[in-house]
Amino acid sequence: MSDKIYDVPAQWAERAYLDEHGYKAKYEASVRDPDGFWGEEGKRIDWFTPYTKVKNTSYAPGAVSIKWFEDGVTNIAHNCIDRHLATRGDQVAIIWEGDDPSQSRHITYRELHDEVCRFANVLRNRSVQKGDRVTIYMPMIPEAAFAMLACARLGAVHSVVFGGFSPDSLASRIRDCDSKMIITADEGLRGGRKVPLKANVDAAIAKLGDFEVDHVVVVKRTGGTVNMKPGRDVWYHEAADLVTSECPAVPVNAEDPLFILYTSGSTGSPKGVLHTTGGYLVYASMTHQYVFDYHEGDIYWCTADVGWVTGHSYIVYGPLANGATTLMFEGVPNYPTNSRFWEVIDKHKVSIFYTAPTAIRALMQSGDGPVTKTSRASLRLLGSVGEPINPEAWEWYYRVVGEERCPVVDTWWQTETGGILITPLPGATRLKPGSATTPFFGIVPQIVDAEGKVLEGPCEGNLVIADSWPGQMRTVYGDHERFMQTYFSTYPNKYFTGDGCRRDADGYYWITGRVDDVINVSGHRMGTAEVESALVAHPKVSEAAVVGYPHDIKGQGIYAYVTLMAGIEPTEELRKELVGWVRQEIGPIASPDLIQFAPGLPKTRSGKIMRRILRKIAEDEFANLGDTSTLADPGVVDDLISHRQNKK
Ligand code: 6R9
Repeated sequence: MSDKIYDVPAQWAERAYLDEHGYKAKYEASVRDPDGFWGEEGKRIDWFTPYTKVKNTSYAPGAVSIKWFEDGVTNIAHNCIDRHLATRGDQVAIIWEGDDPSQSRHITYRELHDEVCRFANVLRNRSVQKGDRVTIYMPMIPEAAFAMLACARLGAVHSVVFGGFSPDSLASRIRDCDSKMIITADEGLRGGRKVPLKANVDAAIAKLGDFEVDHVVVVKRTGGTVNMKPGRDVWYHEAADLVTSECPAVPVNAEDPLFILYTSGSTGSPKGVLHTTGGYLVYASMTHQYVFDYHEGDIYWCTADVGWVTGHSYIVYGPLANGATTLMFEGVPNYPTNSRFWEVIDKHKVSIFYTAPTAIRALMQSGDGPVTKTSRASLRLLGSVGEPINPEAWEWYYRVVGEERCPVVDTWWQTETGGILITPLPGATRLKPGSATTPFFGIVPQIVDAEGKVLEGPCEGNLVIADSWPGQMRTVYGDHERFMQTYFSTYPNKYFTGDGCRRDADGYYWITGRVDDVINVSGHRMGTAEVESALVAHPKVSEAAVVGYPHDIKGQGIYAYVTLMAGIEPTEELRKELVGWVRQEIGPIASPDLIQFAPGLPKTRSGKIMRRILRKIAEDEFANLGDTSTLADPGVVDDLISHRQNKK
């Protein structure tokens, strides 16, 4: 814990929407009278039919139900595009920066309107209707945003699958939400390397067996050779030539679904997190405005991929709802050089920059030079998201990148929360490096102990949220029971985040990381169970247990204990084969960093693997293994310790 405090700079106190006092007053109003507060705030978007009801939510055991603005009618694409045309039709909506530094595009709100309408017409001609699920498996090109907005325009529900996921992962996501339409590109381009997206889609469809995908719309990105199946596959540019750039925005109810996004949990397969329309957009728009202190004229850049929730809420929906100019980056932080982020900031005069701790730590390793050779004069605010930021990385970001003039907003939230829940507001909050600080409007965080007792004052425990907010997920797609079980059963009447948290004497929140079997690798969530089931699917593997361990750049690395089938030799080659296997089964982000072959795993007499012990060994905390007396065979622990793999 760092005990440094940074005051709000004088120029910020002047220009920001709120100062410290303003934040406190508004926060108190928001939790005292949620109906009154959100009833007013809901007006920040256009409604075709205004709502008369605001909050109708219950966390009651067995009957969790979350509805906001439930009788309002609106459309997200209308709010992100059409309503801006009269005042900012010629303003740039999206700046696209290619992987290759010589490529960029500027798309105005009027152009965005035409592109999205065309895309929607292409989908409509292939019978996509309100409520249908559309899978989007795309690189970071503007067409990814057009496709999302085209779905929203039609009231269709998109499920964006990160382009780094394997055909297997893609197939299970297509099947889970019963999606008949897939939008993809020939290939993606990242760091000069091609990603075979269309070939992956073909492989995914081949795995689906009887499940039929009716249409695959393919955007041309690299011009690489791909197979096109007649009748099923169509080039987007050819289909778009045949349609007009007019397409009415379909009126949808506030509680109609907007998107599904699959995310890893501690057990089972990834869950389809479902977000709906009205509350989500109000919350994304409001947080984008206040957290980033977004003002007219800002150039805003969030470096996430649209395959993650951060890309949904803070590249596409929040910024566009606010009429902002949002930058979309196809590439990676270290290509062609380690100066790329800062060069892009100078090239496009970026004023607000939002990235992940893992990127900051990686860039920090190459020293200040690649940063200080650029100007960054346009920058005024820095943001961080995805995992706890260690104070050293925070200080470097603040001092070297932001030259001590840009506040750093460390924003804590989750796929499930739809938008930022705990965060500084740049004009209002004194900053402590490593702390996400204080709750956003309407958010009631509590810290509970293992028994669910609410702790007061400075304390440490599990983080729960006591009441609903408009951006909250509504259900797990197709499985409301699992939704209630996962988030509302551990601590009845509260939303359980899965994160551990400390609150200090100033009431600041410090997220300490996941308390469940989810690991956070470079800001990407990974369920240990998913990696384990990929490993045991290999014919030579008998058993596997996966835990996280501290990793200098990634935050956490993946440590896999593997027991082989009888008679199989543990070789270096097999180790490589297993890493490759997991990459193929799930995707490169799930690659184990370390694999330890173990003749046996520590189990209780009832056969439960004691992960606590495996975690301690992976963390190098041998002295601190705790009680091992309940183990069926305490001897395995010594063997595990003596063969511990060295950290990379
Ligand atoms: C937005 C996003 C959610 C998990 C979350 C927590 C971790 C995110 C954080 C943070 C500490 C922050 N997390 N932001 N931890 N400080 N500022 O990342 O969503 O991919 O669902 O991950 O990420 O552990 O529970 P998601």
